[in-house]
Amino acid sequence: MKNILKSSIALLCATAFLTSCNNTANSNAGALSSSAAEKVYVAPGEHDEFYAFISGGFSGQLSVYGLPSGRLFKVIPVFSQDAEKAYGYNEETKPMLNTSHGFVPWDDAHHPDISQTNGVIDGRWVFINGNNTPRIAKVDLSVFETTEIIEIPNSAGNHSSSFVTENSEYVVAGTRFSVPIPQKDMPIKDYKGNFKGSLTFISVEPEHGHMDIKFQLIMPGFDYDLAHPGRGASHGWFFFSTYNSEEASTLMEVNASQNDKDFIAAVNWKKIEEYVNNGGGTMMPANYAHNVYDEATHSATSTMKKEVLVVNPSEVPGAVFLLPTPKSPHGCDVDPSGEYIVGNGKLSANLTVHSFTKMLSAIENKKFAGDAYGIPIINFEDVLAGVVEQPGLGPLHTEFDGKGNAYTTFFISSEVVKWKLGTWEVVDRQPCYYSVGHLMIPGGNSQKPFGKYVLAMNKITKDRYLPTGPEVTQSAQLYDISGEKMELLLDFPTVGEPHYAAGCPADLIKPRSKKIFNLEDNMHPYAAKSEADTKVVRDGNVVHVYMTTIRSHFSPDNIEGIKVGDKVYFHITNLEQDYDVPHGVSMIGANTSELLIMPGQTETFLWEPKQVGVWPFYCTDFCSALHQEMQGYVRVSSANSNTPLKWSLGEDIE
Ligand code: RUQ
Ligand code: CUA
Repeated sequence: MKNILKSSIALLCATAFLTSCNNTANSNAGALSSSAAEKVYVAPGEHDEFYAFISGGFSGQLSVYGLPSGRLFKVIPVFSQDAEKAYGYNEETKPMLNTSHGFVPWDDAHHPDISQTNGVIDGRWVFINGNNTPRIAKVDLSVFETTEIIEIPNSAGNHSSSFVTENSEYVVAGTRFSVPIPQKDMPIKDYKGNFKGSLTFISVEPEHGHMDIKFQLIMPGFDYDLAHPGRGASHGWFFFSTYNSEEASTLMEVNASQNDKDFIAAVNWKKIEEYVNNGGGTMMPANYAHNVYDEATHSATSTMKKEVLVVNPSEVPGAVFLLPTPKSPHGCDVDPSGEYIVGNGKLSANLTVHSFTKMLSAIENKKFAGDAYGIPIINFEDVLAGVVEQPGLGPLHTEFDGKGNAYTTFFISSEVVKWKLGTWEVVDRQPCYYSVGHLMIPGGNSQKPFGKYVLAMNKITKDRYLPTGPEVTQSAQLYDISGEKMELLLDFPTVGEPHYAAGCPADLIKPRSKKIFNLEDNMHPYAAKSEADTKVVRDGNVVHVYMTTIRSHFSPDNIEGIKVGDKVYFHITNLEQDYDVPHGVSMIGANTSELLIMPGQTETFLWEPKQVGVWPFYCTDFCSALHQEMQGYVRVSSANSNTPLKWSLGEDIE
């Protein structure tokens, strides 16, 4: 047994890729048929049919692609500073990256999920998790910007996140690493029984999407890996895969692989919601940041929250159950009907599918195999819907096409396998190049997947692209799944390491996409809404420059009377009211990025001049024929000089 275990672990850990021995249909691996090329060809000037929001992994960003073309449109900064857009560099967005650990300008982003209404994606927001310093972000799809980030207390390695329920009632955030709750100084060897895992339910206010932690469920000290919500009949439930039910803390590759089965935790969140709405749960001291960007002031604020409502499963009998699932399951995926819960056991030869209906009757009959820390464990046989026999090696994730088929990725055998729900038979398999992780069907996490394409995201590409030194790109591969057999259409490189992705019909998002910010609505405290309002104001050694941009000049463009040691805040308002006319600004020696200011917006950067002289600034975005003329000067005098403060445009300073 141990040897089998060891060899399967070795297999899992091997970075070597295999081209599956089952792979007979390899004829399209080299040259794609011309019909495949036609299927991904989006003529110049034409639009793609779908948006794909692909996680940027350790880049901490979310990238926006078109499908089927695979064209990259935008990288949306989320958890990481981005000099291109000044996110996390300008004064307005720095608070977005505030946490209880201070300013954290990076994270590891994994699983985007689109908001839903009545079980169908609605294209309003994308949520995405930061793994490392646990956070959930919300991206507003009218502006394609991160507008809210909430830190998750009592969590570590926020991985089973950020999945939304059918009406976006909740976004969940499950902890990957169990930790002492509350955190304290204690021996690591005392992990077992003392460390706990939190599952956090973040409510989403229906109109504006404002997030708030509703409650945290304090669970046994397992590792909570992935999750998906119930839907249809199982709406009101949430399912989380776990590994390390051994509660080991060292040499995890062996010690967390001892048990024949780990669990999928089934959580009746409706029941717990009712419990907390009736005053249940305990307020626990906590410290976490809640950062909100306000479109009216074009500025973010960060608030430190001081308590969180925690619930122990034993307080709410009948709310939490454990479904035994072989062996160290990774993905935990629910089919569009809500009946089937697929556990992708990384070390298991077979794919395990649980039945929601069977789970309910086992619960009703109180037939349990035992319990873990008071949480009832349902008999494996009593909850099992079926098994997909030997579909491949190292299953990770499953998506659904809404036509009764499921698609599972296999990391070790490097393939996507299509199988039928209910009969559990494998109907097709296609190789991935190579070592596929997640896959995505637009609308895949909903009642209505758009079963036209599946996108597989690969960890390793080796020989697939031109070499770029020791690090080569990760990639995505697009398959047509409209027929019985999958057809590989395209592969394209991705930003960072993609994990999950979320896809959405373009028509859901396009009509709502904002073109400009109205200048009249600009409530930024330092906005200058016309050139007449521009000025320079000194307050001790702090100087505020109220500046404007319009094609093709800054106002003012000459400033004198700045001194070495001053803190100069440049507040720039872009007066343009035309689509797609941002201006940029950059100042020599500024210890921050340029700004890129959208029409009607105000942004601020700080400059602390260290040397006397006359220093230029300029527009960084090629905005007009006279973009190169869009420049200005600041005269910096010594700290004790008497140079008067003056500013001007179009005249010489006297
Ligand atoms: S996890 S494959 Cu977050 Cu599977 Cu990426
Ligand atoms: Cu404004 Cu270039």
